[in-house]
Order: sequence, then C-alpha cells, then structure tokens
Amino acid sequence: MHSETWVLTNARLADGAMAELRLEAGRIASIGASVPQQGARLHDCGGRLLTPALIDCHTHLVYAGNRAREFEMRLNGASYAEIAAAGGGIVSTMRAVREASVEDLVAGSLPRLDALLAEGVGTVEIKSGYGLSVEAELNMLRAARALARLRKVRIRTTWLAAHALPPEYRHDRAGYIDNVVLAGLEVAHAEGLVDAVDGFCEHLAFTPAEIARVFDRAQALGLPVKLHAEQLSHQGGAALVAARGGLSADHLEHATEADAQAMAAAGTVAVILPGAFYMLRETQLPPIAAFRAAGCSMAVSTDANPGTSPMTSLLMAMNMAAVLFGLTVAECLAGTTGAAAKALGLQGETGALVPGLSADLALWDVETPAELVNPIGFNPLRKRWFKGEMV
Ligand code: DI6
Ligand code: FE
Repeated sequence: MHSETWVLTNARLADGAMAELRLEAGRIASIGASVPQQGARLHDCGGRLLTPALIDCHTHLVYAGNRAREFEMRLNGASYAEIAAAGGGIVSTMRAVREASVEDLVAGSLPRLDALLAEGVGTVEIKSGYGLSVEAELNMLRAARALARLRKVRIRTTWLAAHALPPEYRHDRAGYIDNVVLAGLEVAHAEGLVDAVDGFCEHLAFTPAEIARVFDRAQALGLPVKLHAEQLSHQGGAALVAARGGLSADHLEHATEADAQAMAAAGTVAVILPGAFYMLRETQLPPIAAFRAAGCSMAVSTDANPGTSPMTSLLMAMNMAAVLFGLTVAECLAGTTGAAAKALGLQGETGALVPGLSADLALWDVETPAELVNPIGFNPLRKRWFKGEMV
C-alpha cells in the first residue's frame, strides 16, 4: 500500500501559481517551486490546474429503485409534501430499499459513485435513511462500507434513521425514535458503521425536540452530529446543531442571520445544496450574504438522492451554487474541498494541498477554477490521485 512515490511538475494551482508536489507514502510530502525528485515517478502536469480531490460531503447515494414516476407527478402539479402525504416520497424509496439485499444496494449504487469519482471526487459522505428499520438502515451503511472497498475513495458514513417516519410507526413517533433511531444507532455503532449522526428537522419529518434526543445519544457515543435544517421552513434546527457544536447544518434556505452567527461561532459548516432547491423549484434563497458576513464556512454538495436531488455531478452542484445562489468561483471550489472536509471533520486529513495531508488530487484539462464551475455537463478531469496513487 502507498508504495508509489510521485513528483508532479508544472502544476498550476488555483491562485495561478506554478508548483511542484512530491507525493510519498500516500501523503503530500512537499509542495513548492521545486521539490526533490529522487526515487519518484514523474508526471508533467503541463501547466494544467491541480486541485485537491473534490469532496461530496452530503449524499444519499445508497438507495434502490427510482422516483421518476413522482417526478412526473410533480411536473403535473403535485407538490413534494402532497406526494409524501400520499405514501410517496421517502417512504416509496424505503419500500425498494427494504426489498434489496446489501449486494443489490451496492450494485445499484456503484454507477452513481463512479459518476462522482469520474469528476475528480476522492471523498464521499453517504447517509442511511431509506431503510427506516434497524436492519434496513444497517444494510444501507453496510453497502456504503462495501463501496469503499470496491473503489479508490474515502467514504464517511452517516446514521440518518431520523429521516422519515415509516408507516408502521405513524401513530408512535416516540416509539420510532426509541426502537429504530436510537436502538439501531447503538447496533450500527457497535458494528463500526457510523462516522456521524444526522436527522431531517422539518415539519414533514422530525421536530427539534425529537432531533435533540437523537443528538443526545450520538454525543453519548462520541459521534459528531449534523442536521438537515431549515430546508422547507424555519424549525430551529440550525440553532440546535450549532448549540451542539455540530459538524454542519445542511440546506438552510430558511435560515436566519442569527442562525448564521450561531453556526459561525460554533464552527458549524453551512452545507449548500442547490440540487434540491432546483428540483423542487424553491424560491427562498439561503442567506449566503449572512454566512459570509458571519464568517461561516460554506460547503457545496450534490445531496444525491432519488427524490429531491437526483444528481451525481459535483461540478454541476458548483455551477448551480454559483448561478442560483451567487457563490463565487472561489467559494465553490472551497465548498467542495476545504470547507467540505471541515463538514466531515476531515480538515486534518484531506481537502487541501498542504504537506502532511493525504495525497488526494485532481488534475484538470483547464487552467483556472472558473473553467470548472462555468461549463454545464462537461467534465475536464484528466487524472486523479487517491492516497498518493494514480487512479
Ligand atoms: N431532504 C431532502 O431534500 C431529501 N432528504 C432530506 O432530508 C429528500 C429525500 C427524498 O425525497 O428521498
Ligand atoms: Fe439530504
């Protein structure tokens, strides 16, 4: 493992500076105008843009089935909330996931993972949340761990059993939290399946008080927390996750200036998810100016999921974050590298071109970050390295 030593020459960094990098034992050993070349394989980057490998810090990549029929219903005027109330939405994906084996989940999710990797992604967060029973939630995270063994990628798993209420618990919300969300978390954690804990805090999902119970257990187990917060309405989720020192609050279209300040103070990253905003034709914009003013880190992610963001292109998410939400090119690139690493608690491991970090790199057939964010549906990835190995 990590036997390849590389020296990359003529690399153009995001700020336009030219550099050489030495990759050794899976890490960035040195970066500068010229680095020692002994014992290394050489790669001439030819003046092309070199960035950290991209990080997709919020996905629901593991699932079964699809929701194309519901998409057609929405095109005919049905709302997301109406479809959910009629037994569609998350619960329809739940039925498909419960029928799938771990092998089925892996086979169905691999093409989606490959689509991300083809765009220079080196780290992907994957959530449970479509099983909604202990066993099916475990299977989703088992599939996520299996994906990490099949490809050169770092996978971070997230327990999201508090995503929706399954039909069998419709009249027993507390029972679902106890028997599935909390009891399952214990089992999943014992099996080594959980890197963080998430919830969906929304009028059609769980209240801040219910999420607080989930966070209590997560934190008792020493697991970091994050939250789908203020997506469709303002519920207080962003303040809750900030008060817990959480990794991130995600979506945030309905977040306030006070939320932005609380998140910045807590070091909680704002994860911006333009795919769901676009697919649901939302009109409420996340308070980007408030995040900037507060000094809150912003990450950008696909939210890849079958219902509200069937998108497996992080480059597309960057373009949408710029066009729909007004992020700058620099914010889009930071949002899929350094800030995304922070949103996963990985800022000491990946997401920057700094000696000592994992040598996770993407080399692009362009010269500037703007050329990554501007095109739609064009992938200029030329090469990638993962833990120092050319993939
Ligand atoms: N927010 C979303 O947009 C997705 N989950 C969530 O918590 C929706 C997932 C789905 O509709 O399948
Ligand atoms: Fe999500």
